[in-house]
Amino acid sequence: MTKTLKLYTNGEWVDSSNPSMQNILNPANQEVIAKAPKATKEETEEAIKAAKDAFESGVWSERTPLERAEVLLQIADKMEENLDALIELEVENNGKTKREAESDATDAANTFRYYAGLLNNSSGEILETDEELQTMIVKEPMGVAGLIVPWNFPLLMSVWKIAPALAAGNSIILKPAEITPMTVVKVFELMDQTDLPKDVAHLLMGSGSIVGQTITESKDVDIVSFTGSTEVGRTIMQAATGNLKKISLELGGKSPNIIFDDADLDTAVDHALFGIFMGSGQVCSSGSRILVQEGIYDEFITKYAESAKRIKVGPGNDEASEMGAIVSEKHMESILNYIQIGKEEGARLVCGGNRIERDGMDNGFFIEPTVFADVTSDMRIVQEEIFGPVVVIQKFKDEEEAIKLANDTDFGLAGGVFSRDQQKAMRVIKKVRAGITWVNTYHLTGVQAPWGGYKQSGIGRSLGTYGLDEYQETKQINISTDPKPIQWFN
Ligand code: TAP
Repeated sequence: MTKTLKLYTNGEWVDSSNPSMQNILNPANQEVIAKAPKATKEETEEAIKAAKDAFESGVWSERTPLERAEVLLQIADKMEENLDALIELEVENNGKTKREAESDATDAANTFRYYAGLLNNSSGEILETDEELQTMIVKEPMGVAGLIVPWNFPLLMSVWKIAPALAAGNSIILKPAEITPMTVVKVFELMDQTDLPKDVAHLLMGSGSIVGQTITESKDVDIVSFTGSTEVGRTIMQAATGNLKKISLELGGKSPNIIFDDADLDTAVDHALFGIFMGSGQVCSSGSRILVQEGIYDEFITKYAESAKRIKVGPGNDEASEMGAIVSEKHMESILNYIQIGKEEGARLVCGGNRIERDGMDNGFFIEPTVFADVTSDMRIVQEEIFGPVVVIQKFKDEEEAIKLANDTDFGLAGGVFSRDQQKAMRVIKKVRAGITWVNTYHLTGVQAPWGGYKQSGIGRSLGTYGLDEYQETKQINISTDPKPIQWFN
């Protein structure tokens, strides 16, 4: 039977007063797996008010770091006990493969553990600022955190926000993407079974233009942490001006992966495949532009295309599938449109380019791993984020040209360099204007490292200590060591 989801607010699962519901689909076969409510503006405002009241009551915001850490560890335990359910829901709702969902679910539980660990080690600073003055630097929660999440990593992106926001002592309102609420509903069910005070965390399904906009414009929300497209990021920035709330934006990318003549070719081909086709290319940090030095250009393309054609595309719940479905029909159409644009722009289609409607994929949204070569920087498929299994390959002569092409983009999220010459690799990676970079590998990172972009790829950083800082205010407390009149006047 189709599950009917509810909003979670003040510790209760409630229906929306809005009779309209969102069908939640499995993108591998278009089956309706659930119906989700669409919260109204009024319901969003009520949840924000409840979150604010919870914050002001101190029920969570004034708990000690150790007490908050204990609750985060309870959430991590619950997630680990329910890992299989989380994996299954993520596969079913997002279309990704089991292997990908397993990695996301494990990372999500570890994110709660990591922030619990940071709390267990939390400390402030004392500065000797003046002869008779000591200055303490303390961190405090901000208030109500609005967390707006995209559909490509529904579980992991939610947890990247929930864990540090709660660790810092904030109340939270989370809005998932309308089409992918399943795993975050499960996370809230699990949080409900812990000692987290009931009115601290609220989950509102609904559209970006109603729920998202209301959160962003609210004067009672103190920080909006948004992950999504650069286009919506711009809207968020404008809407946040009412109370000058802090914004943290994790946005799109068009990341370069630079392969030099002296790279280990098999390693470079393998990582450059993983770099774009993991998550069916629906990954913000995807290496969607491969820059290859002229000496190995043709050989690289031949090997790369052979490997891309061998990728087994299929439903995520089939253990044999290496690349899953595209999240929705609308997004699939947008990717296919970009493939058409690439052909019209004169790029050479090396392989792929089509929707797959065979071998049990007839009703799903599947696209072949697609490789374009001989592209130039003025093409739209080189400049715009396609966010699908489509990669463009461009030729360069030397180090200088590689850096120039790599940085010829409005984005600055990620980038990679492949070379056996470590000094050259370091020289080049330091010049790539991006926040997340790799040398002789791609995509691998840890919860300890700051995640975020330069230029139009965002503002601020998730994860690591930087991720906790995003949700904290910093206060100086100046204490006189010898209280007496200052005698500035008279
Ligand atoms: P968006 O269309 O930007 O949507 C992201 C979220 O914002 C959704 O929950 C959406 O709600 C909501 N939203 C839409 N309009 C809004 C508004 N006016 N005010 C407030 N919220 C609004 O992105 P997407 O298509 O879900 O995700 C793909 C994009 O995310 C790509 O560009 C990708 O690069 C980026 N991304 C970046 C990162 C990092 S870490 N940099 C990670 C993952 C994804 P509804 O869709 O429900 O209406």
